[in-house]
This record gives sequence, structure tokens and C-alpha cells, in this order.
Amino acid sequence: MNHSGFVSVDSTRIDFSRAMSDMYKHEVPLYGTLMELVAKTNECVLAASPAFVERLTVTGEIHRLGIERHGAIRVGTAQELATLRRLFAVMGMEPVGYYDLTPAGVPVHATAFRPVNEKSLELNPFRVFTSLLRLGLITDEHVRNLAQTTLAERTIFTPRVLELIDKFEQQNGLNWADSAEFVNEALETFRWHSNATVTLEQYQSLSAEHRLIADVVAFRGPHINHLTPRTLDIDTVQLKMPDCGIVPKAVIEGPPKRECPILLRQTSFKALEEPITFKGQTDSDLGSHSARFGEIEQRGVALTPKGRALYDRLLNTARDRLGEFPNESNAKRYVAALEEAFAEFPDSYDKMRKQGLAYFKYIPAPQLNTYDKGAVAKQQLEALIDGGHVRYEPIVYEDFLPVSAAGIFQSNLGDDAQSNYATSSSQEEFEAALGVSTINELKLYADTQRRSITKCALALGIIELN
Ligand code: OOG
Ligand code: NI
Repeated sequence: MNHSGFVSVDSTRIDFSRAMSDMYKHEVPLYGTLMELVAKTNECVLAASPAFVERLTVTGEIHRLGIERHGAIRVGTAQELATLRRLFAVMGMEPVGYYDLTPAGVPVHATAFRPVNEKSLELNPFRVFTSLLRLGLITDEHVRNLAQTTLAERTIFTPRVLELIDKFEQQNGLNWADSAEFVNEALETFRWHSNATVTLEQYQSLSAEHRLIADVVAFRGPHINHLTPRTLDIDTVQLKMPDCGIVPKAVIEGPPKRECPILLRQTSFKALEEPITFKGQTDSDLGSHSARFGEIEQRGVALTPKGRALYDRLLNTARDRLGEFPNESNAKRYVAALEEAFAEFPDSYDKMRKQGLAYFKYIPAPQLNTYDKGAVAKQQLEALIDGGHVRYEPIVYEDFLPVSAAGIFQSNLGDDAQSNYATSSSQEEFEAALGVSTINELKLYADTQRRSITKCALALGIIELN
């Protein structure tokens, strides 16, 4: 609590992410099983590598290991998205990044609401990948009208949460009791509803246009569709899922396995088929819908624009070589193509740093005090690193990857959900709906790196360091 009597936005986010996790584990027990497998695997990795434990301790990450890293929702209107922005702001989560999934055949564009500063990320990195359906891409006029009128009739927020958002904005904070009430009320928006707002026939026509459209339009709200814990060994978890009765998607998205992980690798279990009562039906054995799944992620170092361009080029090379979307039947070939293509990406932090491919945080080393500061003052960063007076750690990538995200969507929607949209990306349209611009994620990493260099300079008594 700060001097104004308000709780910090971080503490509201911590409470919310815990409440969301409890709700999801209760709603989707298989997700709880996945969490246990992840926790066990993480323990094994830590037990086998004290050096790794030390690194995670230095960067403060050891404390946030067991916390889910992200969840995802999909909404249907600009109004819903704009209000979600205000709701997430109460928890210190801001829209970072713009992701267009349309080129990959999924008619949405998205952002991730997440904490932006280092301290907040360390306290709780929870973020929500939030997609907005692009209704304009629905070519069938009847279906488009049905989607629009159905969405216009729903309110995905409780009246009380809207009052509390107003109060937060007016006061610039919430007290403890309001924050607790906010968490409970906000949770309602993300709850699962087994009653659809449309008839089975309407559901089928929405679904025939794209399964995602049915998922967004046919329900009272944007149910959380997955939560994602962090694993330290994604390959092992992927391999062991079937032993625990979990069916994983065919391939791990993102870069191949490496010594020094980059960006983000993700995999998920297939969405569950769940019973639904459609409008006009009296029992639940007449219909079903699949939307909810569990995902895991393993994060590596954030890449600079140069590193990202190299990543994109190598990923495209691997995909071109495969010649089709990765799936069960070509999974082995895809992994081989990825490994072959990524042999070109330097696999050491030292090389990535020297070639300007990734972002790092610089830390003054303890032996600093024994050094003659007058002499240091004239030195540059590289010399200080070589001399052991400054060390560096990779800055973890906190964002998402559009090709990977499309792969996660796709595997949970079924292969028949592939569409081709002849359209260009529309960041302006998305930001107009959101009501603000999205934050450029690359700038955040560059700022973190720059701040760490400034801190080193201060500790060393140097005016400028480059
Ligand atoms: C979101 C899929 C994207 C990720 O981790 O890349 C995502 C969705 O299925 O709604 O969560
Ligand atoms: Ni995800």
C-alpha cells in the first residue's frame, strides 16, 4: 500500500493472476495435470544445474518461475477491446505489440496486455494475449450480420467492474477492499459459459465461416482459452505429455532447441471438446464446442531488430523447405528443416551480443571495488567486460511471435480452419478500436539495456559508457 491508501497495480495483478489460475485449474482439470508435469520438470532441471539456479537468482527470475506467464482471450467489438484496455490498466497491464494473424489464415489481430517495467515484470509477469475478430473479413453477408447483431446484444463486463474502473481512473488507484472486489468482478468476464447465446443452427453457420468466429460470437463473454506456465525444458514436457494423458500439438512453435535460447518456444495440448447448451435447447447433450486448452512456454533472450530479421528469415527458410504447414505427418521433417536453417544463428551469448543480435542487461561485478576507478573511467564497456568488472545477462523476451501464435490458434481450431484472406495488416484500425497506440516492444528492451549500462557507469564513476 502506498501513502495515498491505494494498493499498487502490481498487487492487484498478482491477486488477479492467482484468481484466474485457480478458476482455470478448477474449470479445466487437465490444465492442473500439465502444471504438475511442468513443476516436476522444472525441479529436475534446477537440481541438475546449480549454475543455472545462480543465474535465475541474479536476475530475480527464480521467484516467478511457478507463476503462469500468460493467458489468451478473443473479443468481437471495438467497444469490448477499448474497455478491456481500461480494465487491464487497473492491473498495470498495457498494450504491447501489434500482431496480425490474418496472413496465417486466422481472421484476428491482437496485442498483449502486460506490465512494462522491469520491477513489475519481476513481481508478476502475467499478460493476456488479446485478439480482436476482424468482422470486416467475413464475406458472407448473412453471417456477418448475425455476428454483428449477436455481439451488439452482449455486455461482457459486470456493472460493478465498470464502476470500479471509473473509480480507479478518477482516483488514480483503488484501496484494498476495492481492489479485492475488482479482482472478483473482473474474473466474471473471463469465465466459461456452457450456455450459448445462439441456436445450434446459428452456431453452425458462424462456425462454417470460421471456427474462431463461432468461438467469439456464440458466448456471453471472452472465456479465457488457455493459461501458460513457464517450463525450463519444453522438449521434455512435450515428450512426457502423453504419459500424463495429455495430447500435445504436433510441433513446438518457434526456434529449434539451442544452447542459448532465443525468443520464445511454445507448445500446447489440443483444445477439449466441451458440452454446450444452445439457445432453445433444454439439455446439454445436443451440442459441443472446443476452445480451451493448456500451453507451455520457454523463453529466451530478446532479439534486436537485426536478430529478429535473421530469425524471420531462417524461420521462412525452414517453412519454405517444408512446403506446407507443420502438422503430425511432417513434424520430423519440420524439426530437421528448422535445425538446419538455424545453424546459421550464432549459439553463444557472447557472439549474439558482439554481433548486435540480442539485448543484454549489464551488471557491475563485485570485484569492481578493488579496481582503480581513475583507470576505469577511460575504458569502454567491452574492456570492462573483458576485465571482469561488468558482467551481462540476457534480457528475457516478454512478448509473442505472430507465426507461432497462428500455429497455436490453428492446432486448437483444427486444420479445416485454414482460410486465405486477401488483406493487408491494419494496425491503425486495431489501434483506433483500442483507443491508444500499442507500445513498441523493441523500444522497451532497448531502454532496459540502455538503463543497465547507465547504472554500470554510475557504479563505476564513469560519465558515459558505450
Ligand atoms: C491465442 C493464441 C496466441 C500465444 O501464446 O502465442 C497465444 C488464442 O488462441 O487465442 O496465446
Ligand atoms: Ni498462448
